[in-house]
Amino acid sequence: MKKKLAVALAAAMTLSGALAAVPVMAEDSDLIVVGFAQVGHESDWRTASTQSCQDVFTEDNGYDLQFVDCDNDSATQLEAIRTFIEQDVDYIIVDPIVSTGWDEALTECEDAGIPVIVIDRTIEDSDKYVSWVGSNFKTEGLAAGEWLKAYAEANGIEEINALVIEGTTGASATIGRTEGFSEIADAEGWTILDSQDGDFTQSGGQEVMESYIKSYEGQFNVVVCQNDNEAFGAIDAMTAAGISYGVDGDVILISFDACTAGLELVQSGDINADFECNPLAAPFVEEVIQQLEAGETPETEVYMEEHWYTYDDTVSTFEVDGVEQTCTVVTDEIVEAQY
Ligand code: GYE
Repeated sequence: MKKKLAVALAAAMTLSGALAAVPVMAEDSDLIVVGFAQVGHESDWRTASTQSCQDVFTEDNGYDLQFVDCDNDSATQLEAIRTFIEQDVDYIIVDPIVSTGWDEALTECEDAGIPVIVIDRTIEDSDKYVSWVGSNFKTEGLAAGEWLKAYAEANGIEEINALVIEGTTGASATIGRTEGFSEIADAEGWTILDSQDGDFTQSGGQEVMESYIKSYEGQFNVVVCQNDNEAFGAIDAMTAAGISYGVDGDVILISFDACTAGLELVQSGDINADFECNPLAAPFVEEVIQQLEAGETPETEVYMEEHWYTYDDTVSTFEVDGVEQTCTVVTDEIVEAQY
């Protein structure tokens, strides 16, 4: 908006009397330019997050969205931020691939007077942004752990030997989910046989699961995938190896995200429980931008609402840090309404 406005003003000043030219320029100049440095396109969750932003930040809604898919590469993401600064965009939205290495780039944004809004994953080593909109990943991990504890109790399972397929190393979603689940595992004395990076992708989940099967076949009864796409890959690997999973199987399968395809697998009993992460954050980011436009001070943290989805009501409630949580049994209506 800033640059286009400057052009419009120049036109108004030099072409005195030619006011007809100005409204055309002015209409264009009304658009708020938003640069969005997205993580990449690694998962169903990510596709929905991108779509959410593209649905909200449209020209009809008054925005010019400059979208960069950073393909899960931190250097590309920093470069995208610097290009947005050169373009003098009005706002920068960033979903930080990793949680550190941000202070220099965000200081440059601050110096350029461009407000930064962080979406989804968090930044740990800089506070030079206006607001963050996303999920509490540690709570998601704690919920998975507490649910497993209750599920094991309900089914008389005394020993837990778990394999974890983590998300991208250094991503706050990975850090939080790992910390939360490990906290319960430690308290309960469960064995975590291994915990490796599957990069939040289906192929990553499959590769890690294939190598786990080689090393630990017959030794594990729980697999925790830190997103649904990894679970799809893990399912392929277990199926190929003749290992049964899900509600009727030998291996309890836990996942995160709860995208449509993930919930279909919960409904069919292939995934026992899926801890939702809500990617539809763009309307809340827009609210932050509108508040800034109006000279108001937005909330510094906005948490998305999420649910814990299960195949049946073997466990219907449990507590996380003393707060009661309710499990939602997946139905056709839920699958249909999901992202
Ligand atoms: O769980 C995963 C995606 O940052 C919460 O990134 C997000 C995670 C999500 O690739 O599917």
